This record gives sequence, C-alpha cells and structure tokens, in this order.
Amino acid sequence: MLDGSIEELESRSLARIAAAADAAELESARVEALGRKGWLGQFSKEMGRLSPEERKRLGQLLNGARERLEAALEARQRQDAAAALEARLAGEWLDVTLPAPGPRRGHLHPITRIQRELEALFSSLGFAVLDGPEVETEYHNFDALNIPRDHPARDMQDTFWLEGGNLLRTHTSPVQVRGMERLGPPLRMIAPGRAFRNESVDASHEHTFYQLEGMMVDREVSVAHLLYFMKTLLAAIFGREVTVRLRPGYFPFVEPGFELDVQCLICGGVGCAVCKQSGWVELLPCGLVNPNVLRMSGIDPEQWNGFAFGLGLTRLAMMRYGIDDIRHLQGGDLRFLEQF
Ligand code: 2NL
Repeated sequence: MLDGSIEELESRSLARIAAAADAAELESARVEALGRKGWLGQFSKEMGRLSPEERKRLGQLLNGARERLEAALEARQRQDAAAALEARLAGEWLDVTLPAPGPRRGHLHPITRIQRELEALFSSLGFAVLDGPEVETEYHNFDALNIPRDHPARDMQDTFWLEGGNLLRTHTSPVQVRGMERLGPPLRMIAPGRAFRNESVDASHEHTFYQLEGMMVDREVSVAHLLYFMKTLLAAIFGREVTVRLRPGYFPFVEPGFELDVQCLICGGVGCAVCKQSGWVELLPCGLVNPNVLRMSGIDPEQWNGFAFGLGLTRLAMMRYGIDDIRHLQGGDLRFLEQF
C-alpha cells in the first residue's frame, strides 16, 4: 500500500521535474518532494510508528526515491544551464574576421571651404595668395594704412595689445602692406586669414573672425575695374549674376571709399528679414587705394594706383549656410560641424 503511493508520488514528481517550463516551476517541484514539508519528509515522520522491519523497508524505499529525484533535479539543472549558455553564445557571437570599420573621414570647415574657393578664383585672375603674421607691429596694422594715431580702432577696447607694443592684427591689411613692400607694382594679391578684435562675444560678434582682403595696383586703375572684379567675385560666391550698388563709405586707407551692396538674393530686392526690409545687403567695403598708403609702402602714387576691398568670410559663411550664431563657427561642437 505504502509502496504503491511512494512509487506514484515519485513518478509524479519526476514528471513535474521533466515538464518544468522555467526555474520557478522546477523549484516548486523540488520543494513539493524534497522540501522541509515535502512528501518525502512527511513519510519519514510516520516511520516512528512502524515496526523495525517495516521502518527499514520504508527507509530503503524513501532513500531510493530521494536519490533518483535528486539526480533528476541535478540533471535538469545542468541541462538548463547548458541551454542558457548555448542561447547566450548564439546571441552574442562576434565575427572577428569581418573587416574593421576604418577611420572616420573628416571634412573641411565651412569657412575653409569658402576661403579655398575664393583663393582658386583669384589665382585664376592672376592674384597672388599671401599669408602673413597674426602678431603684427603697430606700424603695419595702423600707421601704414593711414589710420590716424587717435583713431578709436587703436583703443585698448578694440585691439588686443601685446607686451612690447605689438598687437593681434585687427584685419588682414598688414599682409597687403607687406605685399606692397616686397612685391612692388604692378601687383595683384589677396590676403585671406584670421583677424582679432577685442569684442564682447555674442551671436554676431567674435574676438576671432576671418576675412579676405584683396588689392590690385597698376597704371590707371579705375572704379570701373574695381566694379568688374567685385561683380566677378560676387557671381562666383553666389553662383549667379548679382545686382550691386555703390554708396560712399569712409575708410582711411581708400579714397574714394565705398560700401558695395548686393541686391538681396533671398527676396530679389523686395524686402525680407535677411536684408532687414531694405532690399540690399551690405557686403563689400572697397575703394581706390589712398595715395598716402601707396607712398608709405614705397609705391609712387603719381605712377601707380589701385583698388582694394575687404570681404568678411565669417559673415559670408553665415549667409551661405544660414548660420544664426557666429559662436558656432569656432565652438568645435561636432554636432554643428558634421552638418557641413
Ligand atoms: C573691412 C575692411 C576694406 C580694404 C579693406 C585695404 C588694404 C590696404 C590698402 C587699402 Cl593695404 N585697402 N583694405 C579696403 C577697403 C575696404 O574693408 O574691414 N572689411 C570687412
């Protein structure tokens, strides 16, 4: 009678162990059989009431059942662990024979791109591309450009002065002064590069900005020559013919001096946010080189004259790419730079 029910309970427990869907079901099958209140324990408690022979026989029966159940549990646990490892190996395998992704490719900064385009254009027009020091003398940055000693641009507030009287160039003009000194007339040259002003930085002011200045010195250079080159330059920048107008503008290094405006390419001159409803965008200060400037750099203004202009590359990049905050350009944030 006892024999029959032990066998039955054992085979039921074995079946539950075999059928357990997960670790929790397996555990509950174990507790039901081998736990502190499991059926094996219940039988053991009854043994006290039996005769020694019966107790011995029952003990053997129970021990046999316990051993088989423990073995089944252990086998099942080993099998589950092996299956889990199999699944992990299948899910996490890595093909180390695949080719490596290779280095990430960078690209040119938007300002560098514009600068290189314009260098190529002016090279094709016979202009030399000049470079020069960013730390300049007061003479090359101011005096040689006919900028008076009391001009506000020379203030501590506007210029980064260095110990010993030198300064960070406030425009690329000193490169052209050095060009005139070195090359002599006739000459065509551009000076692209960084310039520095002691500004409070905000969305439209930076202490460091990029410009491209240019100059041609020859015999009988006129405003008509200036306009021809400026319109050629602007057509290359914007990829189409542009309508321009000249207004008088004052710069000590040119005479006459002009503000050259471009008819707004966004609205076609009707008025919009970009041109502040005026229909025109101020883009290119320019003029005929002041005779004093030529003379100071060793060029005889009775024999030679020329035109000059200054183009803000930073401003141009902002217009072309629709950048609304100048600080992005030097910020070094890849989320910004990777858009170009
Ligand atoms: C500006 C300045 C201009 C020039 C720059 C120039 C240079 C020499 C002689 C004569 Cl060495 N002129 N440069 C001429 C006219 C305008 O613009 O700050 N532009 C954004």
